[in-house]
Amino acid sequence: MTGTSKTSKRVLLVDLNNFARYPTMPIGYLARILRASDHDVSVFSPLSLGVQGVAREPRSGALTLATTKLNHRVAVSRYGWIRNLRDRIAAPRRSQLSAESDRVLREFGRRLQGEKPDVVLISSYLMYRDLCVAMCAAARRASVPVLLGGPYFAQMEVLTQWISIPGVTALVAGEIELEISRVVDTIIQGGSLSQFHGVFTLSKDGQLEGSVAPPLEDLDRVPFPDYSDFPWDLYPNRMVPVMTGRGCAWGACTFCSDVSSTSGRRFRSRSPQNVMAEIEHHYKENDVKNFVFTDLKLNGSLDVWRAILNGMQQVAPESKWIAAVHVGDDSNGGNGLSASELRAAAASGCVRLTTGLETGSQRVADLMRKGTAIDRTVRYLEAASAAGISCRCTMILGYPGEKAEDVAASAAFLREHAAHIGRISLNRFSIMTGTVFHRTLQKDPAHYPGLTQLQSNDAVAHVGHYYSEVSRRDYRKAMMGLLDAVHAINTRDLGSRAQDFEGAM
Ligand code: B12
Ligand code: SF4
Repeated sequence: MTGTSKTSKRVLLVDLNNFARYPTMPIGYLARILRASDHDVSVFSPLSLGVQGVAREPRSGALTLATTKLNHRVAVSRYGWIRNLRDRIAAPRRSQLSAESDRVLREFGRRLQGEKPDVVLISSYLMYRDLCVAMCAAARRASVPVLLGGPYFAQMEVLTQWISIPGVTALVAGEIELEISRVVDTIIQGGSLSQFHGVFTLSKDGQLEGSVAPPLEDLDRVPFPDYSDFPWDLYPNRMVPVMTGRGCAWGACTFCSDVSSTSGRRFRSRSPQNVMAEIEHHYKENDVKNFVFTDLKLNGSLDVWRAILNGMQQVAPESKWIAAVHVGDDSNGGNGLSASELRAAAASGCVRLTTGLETGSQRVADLMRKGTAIDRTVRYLEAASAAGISCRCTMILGYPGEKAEDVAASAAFLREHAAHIGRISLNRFSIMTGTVFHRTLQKDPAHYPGLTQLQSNDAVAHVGHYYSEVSRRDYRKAMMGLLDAVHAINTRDLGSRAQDFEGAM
């Protein structure tokens, strides 16, 4: 709490995004903007109690393969009650923040009593709903209004499930950071919030009022995030996230919930100058040499991509960075991923790139509208690894339409190109509310043959399902082969250059 006047309003910002490797971006933005307008801000990060969020991709050990195979069999069981039971058992294990919510809640209560904030702002992933409900109840008992926001409230079904949580004064669905000071002051004064796009309330008779704010256009107007409140000494190393643009320049993959999230709905880029100035700022102010670009596709704006390749070592000497890229086609000026550009990326400090491989079957990639050609991805992997960049690929198993031979093609792909792949993140296909896949399914349930047992849970933006193909003997056999191929890659050493980023992306 710095530089505030006696009359300034006290804002307690709660971070239920809590990721234990680097500070949380939306919290940093909100803190910076509120402080600039003389609000007295304090941040409650559960990590300050030692409580971490989701452990991300720990390195596979010798025993992991057997457990993974068993877990996978149970997760795709034909019996809904088995899948549900597994989910219930797995949920608290996935995140320390869920498992230790009592401790976090007690500390929140102490902060409420001690700091006596005029308003509480909570930023929450949907998975932390129970904790969020308990925090709102505590704030209500203390007569403190709560403004709730998070990365996945831009879908109406989802926000409708959260707005009615007792104690929530208003819910934010949109990138409203430039308005946040006025919104906060209006809440504290008990004024009407209907003037603000992106702020939802419930009227006395329970009617939903408000509208989802359109994507924020001029991103250069947003000041650089303030990460001074985070427990820096509890991170394994000093690393900051930087987002050079919001949304994805490809944006068409049917399964993708990043592009149905609040800030991902349409592609917009910051100017290269603004991005480079932020990198320099963190380098100097926060003494940071490790950067994670959290863009969905860092090569979305080639101007920004090339500015990083050419300028990173000038503004942040000896720094290292990682990012996600989309290996699209090379027409219209290329995708920034030629062999020479990948060498330039490595020279500028890039140690790791992640890309959506998703499948080794071109047919399934096309069903997903992935916009990638597998032979082009191979050339990318070869060139990136030759340049010394560790390549991480995400993959999806069980996409409706996928057959045993497609899974076998994925496994064969991994065996053939293992030398160029550092890590695989293999995810079971899941239907998220608001994705193209979900909207298509709503319009035409027959569009995806073999998909049954649909079970919507809008509060967590998830539709449970069963895909009958996965129970076929030949599919199961191919699936085990794929798990073997993934395991063989994920047990290897990452290589010293990328080591600092192990588990970060
Ligand atoms: C970078 C990123 C990560 C990073 C860092 C996450 C972190 N906690 O900091 C990494 C790679 C580690 C990660 C991991 C995971 N992530 Co993630 N991640 C993202 C990503 C790509 C960008 C997040 C971001 O920083 N956005 C930029 C900021 C500025 O946007 P924003 O968060 O929406 O915030 C804006 C507004 O929403 C609003 N806002 C937000 N909160 C609040 C609060 C208040 C009070 C107000 C007024 C406004 C406000 O203001 C902000 C500025 O406009 C998003 C997708 C996306 N495009 O958002 C997914 C996303 C947030 N992740 C998601 C998930 C599911 C996960 C994982 C659980 C995946 C997994 N199974 O491992 C893990 C869990 C991590 C954890 N909690 O420990 C989901 C969350 C959905 C949900 N259920 O809530 C998303 C939306 C992706 C998706 N569509 O599925 N993630
Ligand atoms: S390229 Fe990635 S971020 Fe973009 S739409 Fe596809 S999955 Fe989503």
